[in-house]
Amino acid sequence: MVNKTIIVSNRLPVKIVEENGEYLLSPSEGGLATGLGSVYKKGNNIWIGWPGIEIPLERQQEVTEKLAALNLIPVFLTPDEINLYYEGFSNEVLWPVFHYMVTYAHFEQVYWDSYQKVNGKFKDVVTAHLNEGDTIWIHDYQLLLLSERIRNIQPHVTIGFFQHIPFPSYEMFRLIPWREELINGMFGADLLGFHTFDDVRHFLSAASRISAAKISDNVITYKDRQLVVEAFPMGIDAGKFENLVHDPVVAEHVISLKETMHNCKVILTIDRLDYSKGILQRLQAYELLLETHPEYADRLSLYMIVVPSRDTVAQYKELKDQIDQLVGNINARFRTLNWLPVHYFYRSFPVEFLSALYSTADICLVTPMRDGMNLVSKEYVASRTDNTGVLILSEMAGASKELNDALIVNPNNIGEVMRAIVEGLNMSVEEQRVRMSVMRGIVRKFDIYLWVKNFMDKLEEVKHMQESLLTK
Ligand code: GDG
Repeated sequence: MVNKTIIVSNRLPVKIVEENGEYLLSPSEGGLATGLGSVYKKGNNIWIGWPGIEIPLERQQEVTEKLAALNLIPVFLTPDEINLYYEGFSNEVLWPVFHYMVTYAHFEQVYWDSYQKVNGKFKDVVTAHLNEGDTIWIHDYQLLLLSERIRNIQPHVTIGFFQHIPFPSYEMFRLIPWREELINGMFGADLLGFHTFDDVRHFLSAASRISAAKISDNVITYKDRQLVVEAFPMGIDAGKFENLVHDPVVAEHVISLKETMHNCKVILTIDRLDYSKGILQRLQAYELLLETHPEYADRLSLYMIVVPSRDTVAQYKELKDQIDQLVGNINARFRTLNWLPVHYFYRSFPVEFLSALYSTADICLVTPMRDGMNLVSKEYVASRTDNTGVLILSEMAGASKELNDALIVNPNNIGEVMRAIVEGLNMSVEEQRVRMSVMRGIVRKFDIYLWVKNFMDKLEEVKHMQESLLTK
């Protein structure tokens, strides 16, 4: 039997929708799905996760078979589990605390109970598919307890864990009532990966204060076993975004976008609906620009895509209403018969259309309040094959550690964001080329394939280190 890699994440990299009683599969839009999509299909690897909707018991077999053809293994969740483990603990405890928005957090015991139970459910499915010699790669904050659960049954198994969102400072993390159990759960892995060195630092600091583990540099000794914590800044499939620019479908979209936008400069923003993405603050900066620089009226438009996400959670619904209102106000206040200041879409688009937007936009405005990495900023850079364009990037996004040649801003400073837009609009083509070519070099070199390789190589190295320590 050839060894395989088992990828595990909360969501499978497909969405299942029901149409006329039939279940149809379509690709997911999340950063993780986009990033690992082109990797897991290799060899006999499998991906285990929740299909994204409730599937009634009598139809689970049918769905399992459809997914099996794609090397995907479902973990079915009940409505209660979706509500308590996913919307509750994952999105109303971990997400807000890890993004420094603790006022959005609800520390409910029932959420925690369900989180533990569902991590156990994932453990059952993983161990049912696990053979000796397999490698498990667990992803993200919904499954912080899974490594330990699996290790309790299979003490020698190889487990990597990667967290896609920030790890907060100890002062934030300590607020969670179940902080110790969460840290111990993560200790079940052999290698813990984060996007940035700051996340690593925060994790090690929390681990040293909360647990009884011994920590030396980035090596943790816990229950006589050693694990390593390291930064692996995630990349994108840069080649794919470069090639898309030459796709005839993309070229057609570019032509029609240019017609629609007349002679306006285009500022592009693309995010999932989320309060961590700074969408409202960004709109405020744009409004301030229109207010204080009337000379730009008719000459520039904000093209804003907000992808629907978690809109059953109350805070997200509220955010959507606030965005709708602010966009409405800006357009009502500044629009003319022939000019719309904000082109706003609450939907997702095919990747060819995103590529056309990346190629057309004079500025890409990426201003999250907190973001583990932010792949949109890297996709914009990769799509700028002529090296023009300006990236404005929040210093709170992991990507800002690599893309130093962007105009880096503090997203809370509305005036600073506004001034960066003005600077971007007036930047000479020569300066754009210098900055963009450096960033393109980085995005191209440190792509998703190198990211996977670096993580897997390190995991193997950690296993060797553990074995050599055992034989000493
Ligand atoms: C999490 C972390 C971290 C967006 N709209 C459409 C669409 N997208 C794709 C983008 C991009 C992805 O979704 C979004 O990735 P981000 O990284 O920007 O954000 P999250 O979804 O919050 O991802 C984040 C990431 O995990 C990876 O570790 O960077 O910090 O929060 O790839 O292109 N794709 C399509 N249509 C759309 O309308 N097809």
